[in-house]
Amino acid sequence: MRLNKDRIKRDIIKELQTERAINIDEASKLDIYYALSSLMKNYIYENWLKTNRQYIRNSEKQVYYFSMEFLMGKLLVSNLINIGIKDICQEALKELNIDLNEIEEIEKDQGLGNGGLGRLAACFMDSMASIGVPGHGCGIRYSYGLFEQKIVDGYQVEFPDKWLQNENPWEIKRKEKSVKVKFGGNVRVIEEDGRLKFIHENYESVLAVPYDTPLVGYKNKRVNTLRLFSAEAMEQDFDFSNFSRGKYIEAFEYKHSIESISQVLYPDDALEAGRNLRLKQEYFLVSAGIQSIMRTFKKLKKPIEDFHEYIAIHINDTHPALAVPELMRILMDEENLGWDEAWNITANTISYTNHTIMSEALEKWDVEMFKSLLPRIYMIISEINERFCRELWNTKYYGDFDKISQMAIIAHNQIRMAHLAIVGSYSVNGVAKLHTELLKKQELKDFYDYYPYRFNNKTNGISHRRWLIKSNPKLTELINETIGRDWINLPTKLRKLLKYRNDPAFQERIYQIKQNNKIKLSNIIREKNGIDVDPGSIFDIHVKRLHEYKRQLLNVFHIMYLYNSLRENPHFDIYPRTFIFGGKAAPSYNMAKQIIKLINTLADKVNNDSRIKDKIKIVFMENYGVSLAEDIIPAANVSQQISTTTKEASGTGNMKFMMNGAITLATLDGANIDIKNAVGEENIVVFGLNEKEFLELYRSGSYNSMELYNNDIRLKTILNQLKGGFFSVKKDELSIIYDSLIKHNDEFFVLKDFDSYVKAQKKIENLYRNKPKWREMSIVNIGSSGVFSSDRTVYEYATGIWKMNLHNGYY
Ligand code: NBG
Repeated sequence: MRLNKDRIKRDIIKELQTERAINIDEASKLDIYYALSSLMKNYIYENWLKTNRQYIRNSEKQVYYFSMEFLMGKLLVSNLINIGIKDICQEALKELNIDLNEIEEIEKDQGLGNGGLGRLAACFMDSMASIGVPGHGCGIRYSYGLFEQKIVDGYQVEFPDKWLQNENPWEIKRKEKSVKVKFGGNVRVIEEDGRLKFIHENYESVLAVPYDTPLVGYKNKRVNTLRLFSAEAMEQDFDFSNFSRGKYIEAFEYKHSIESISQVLYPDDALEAGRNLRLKQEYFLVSAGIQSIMRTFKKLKKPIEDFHEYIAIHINDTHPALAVPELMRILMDEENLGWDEAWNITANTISYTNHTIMSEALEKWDVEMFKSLLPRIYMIISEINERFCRELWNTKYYGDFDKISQMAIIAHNQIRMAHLAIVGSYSVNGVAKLHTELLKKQELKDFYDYYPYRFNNKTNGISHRRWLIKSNPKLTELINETIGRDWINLPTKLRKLLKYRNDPAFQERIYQIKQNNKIKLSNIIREKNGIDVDPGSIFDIHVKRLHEYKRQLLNVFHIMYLYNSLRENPHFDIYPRTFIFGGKAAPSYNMAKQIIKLINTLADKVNNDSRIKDKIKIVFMENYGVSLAEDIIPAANVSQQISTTTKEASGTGNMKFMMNGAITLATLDGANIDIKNAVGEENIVVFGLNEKEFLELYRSGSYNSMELYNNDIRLKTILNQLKGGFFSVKKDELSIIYDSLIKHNDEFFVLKDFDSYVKAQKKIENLYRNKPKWREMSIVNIGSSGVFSSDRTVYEYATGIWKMNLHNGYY
């Protein structure tokens, strides 16, 4: 289909009339949004069909990315970009007096994820379609995504995210492709033809109804599929029988309890949820997903023994690790394979990514609860465990009970999901070099010793289409003008920009673009927060989930130090700064919520203190998510990536910021290290303990935060301010922060790194004053960011893990 401006104008008008029964001059923004998305669907569907047909015809290997989270954000504009019609569409709309940005505002973010892990899945979807990997997402269609955060009196308050309140135009419900997922009941074992058969009976069935969303590749006519399942009660269980027995209310209660499975996303980022409903969700996802893959596989008419030649299943963290026993169940109980054959297929189909070494996030399930919810799956896990332990005993660890119980999948009445994922897959990867090394050396050392070839690293990446082309159109234009457009298909070509690092004219344009983005963000801040910020100040930004290891507190303490210094000495010399925060705290994470309160309390005090003459402004932007990030990141001068070293597996925000020309203020943690290696030491500001120093101090147990408190007057003042009446909050309200740092010895080394952080911040300031230097650094960051495109990451997964032949010449 050929599209041009006039055709688009005509089609929009027609679409409004025929589908929405309204004329363009009366149409609301919502009408226009639906009309526009519906027009695009014509184009997308044609290629979607073709892509699917081609996949089947050529029997191409397919990869299914299983994830409990997909943080897709808005789809309208990113689809326009990938189809390649954003510009003409924008012009067409303009001629109809419509602003595309305003239409985009109407769309609700698809926020079915918490943070980095969910957004990574979304970036991977974009990259798979764009570099030509036959890959699909498999997840849950939560009726409510991550909660909406409001700040009331400085506190976080959670509201439901009603993202489906208006119809979602991108999805197609495919009721006819629903599958049944079974919970509870018991398993009867019988012998038939000399073989044991496992009959699952008295179970409760839940219908998993797929909703498919097209994933549009960048100008390549390829369209993959994101399949999200929604839980529905089986009609025969729900209405007829119960209605006829007069159990009207009970019937609805039953329906409600079934639907609760796909009702709401667990809001815990890097924390374990550990609830019965969560386990239900996890099994619901893998069972529905694998059954639906089985159907597709059957269309190929290939022998089941070759399943893994055609299908790869990747599990995003351990949440979908039940894919291992579920695939075993289907192969044995439904396809009638024996254990060894089924195991060979399973362990050659599944691969696993680990996303954290934080023990709080390691999933474990209580055996009793598990058994009663998933009796057949439990039997299979037990068998996997027994065989694995026996193998350990017979091969490497004869007589070593301790080692075997440390490595077992089931021990101390718990099922360890990470162990299950490792034993049942052929590849285990970390998400940045340091993280993978830590897995090998520490967290998963036993498994690395046993399966050294399984372990590999795949450094995370981000979609440069969303995080540069979409979110920073002016910078994109300048790049295209300067080095051409090759970099869009091969982002490492951004390196060509390095030639211009010292070119004053280019530097000036980079500066102007940043300035404009800062002005835009200032307007948003004025509108949302009612705070005037100066676009001439340094925009110093810390946005990510609230977590102690991410150390928002360290940032706050530095601000308190600056503020105290200014109050003491009005001539204390600082370059004006705007500190911008954003991020949600898990609703059950008290400490994180107190940190939000502290930031807001400090903001009130500082922003309204005329003595400091607007040298510092603090803004907490509520409800941080994908769309807000797209406004914030292009406006950043400084990117705060200051986690306690070893704790942040990778980080992906860090990559987004550098790609938009911000300078990273970093600890040597996660992918910050890779960023440092890419830009060179002079183009990043690093501080704090490194991995080795941290681990030594941590292991020796000799760290004593009280000493720092006693010896550093800056820290003493700040910490006392948390306890005393300095802030107008309820008495003792902020003392839990004080206690965690002093009484509980500062687990995340905030005080330990404080001095080094203050110096690094001073260095940032001096660099910023040196305009040509700062602009050069900014250009080097943009020019070096290509390797952090998720196109590179996905290419490495596809060739290194999924063993796919990519025949489109990428790389
Ligand atoms: C997060 C890590 C981040 C990492 C993302 C994506 C979890 C469990 N892990 O550092 O904390 O960037 O995963 O890999 O959410």
